[in-house]
Amino acid sequence: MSQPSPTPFNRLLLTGAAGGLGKILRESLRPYARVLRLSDIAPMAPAADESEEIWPCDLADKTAVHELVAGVDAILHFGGVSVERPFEEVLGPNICGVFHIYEAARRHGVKRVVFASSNHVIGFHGQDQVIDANAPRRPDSYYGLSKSYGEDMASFYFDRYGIETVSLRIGSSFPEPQNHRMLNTWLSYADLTQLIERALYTPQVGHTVVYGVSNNQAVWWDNRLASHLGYQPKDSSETFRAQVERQPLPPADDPARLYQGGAFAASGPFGDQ
Ligand code: NAI
Ligand code: 15L
Repeated sequence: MSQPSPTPFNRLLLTGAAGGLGKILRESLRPYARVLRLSDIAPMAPAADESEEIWPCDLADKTAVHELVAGVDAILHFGGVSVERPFEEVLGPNICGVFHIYEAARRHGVKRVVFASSNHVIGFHGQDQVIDANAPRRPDSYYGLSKSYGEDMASFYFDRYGIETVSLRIGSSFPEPQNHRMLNTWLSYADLTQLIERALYTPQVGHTVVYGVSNNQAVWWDNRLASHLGYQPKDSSETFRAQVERQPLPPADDPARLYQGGAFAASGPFGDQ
């Protein structure tokens, strides 16, 4: 028997709406909001109808973010730099940006945030380990560090102001796993949407960290500490194993085989910082 759809929020904010995941979520989140406010610094397609608001905004601009957040009931924070870059490029969108989002949430009485964190918060753990959300963080990049800071921001705003967050440590959310590592880390778009639904509607989450991963045969991440979310992934990378395994396996000493964060663990340095 299918679950009844939960009551839609009046207005949800999605940052990063022009991005790879943002474009998918723009469609898949429709059942959960009467109005979706869609924001990005990059161009976005015009509003399809009155259920969409297009709101260009630079996350590094505090005043603009405060205006962006006014009147929304919950925030899905997916905007920002999404790969490894020099620290100076990560700073504005990801470090200042996440502060602007939480401070605006406090000022405007928003009580729930879903934060697109990343596996790169724990990327220096080895692929021979299985870890849960209590494992020490081992960021593998300036990008991973910025997501780790975002998780700390979420924790602080819950302890200090009662704003609840689910931090999604997303693995690799693409249409298909693209390489051997992603057979472990893949998160289907349908499972991502389910995870966001659970993050929005679970009554009490405090600050919950959950790994965003599908029901893959082999995974490095144990989500029992987030079982209160009731996330039950339906898809599996096994569907794609044969096609992925046509690719040569990277050498045994390649970061893509050594570390959970894969190649991010070998990025940089970026000139004379
Ligand atoms: P993406 O790079 O396609 O989308 C990010 C969006 O943020 C872009 O549209 C970009 O224009 C926007 N953005 C960048 N700087 C901005 C600024 N200063 N102000 C406003 N918007 C800005 O990345 P993707 O794959 O869609 O990921 C979405 C989120 O999920 C990101 O936060 C990423 O770190 C996170 N994530 C994604 C994973 C994946 O497998 N796709 C894995 C782990 C985390
Ligand atoms: C991420 O955090 C990135 O945003 C995404 O582009 C992928 O690189 C993903 O991690 C991954 O680890 O596969």
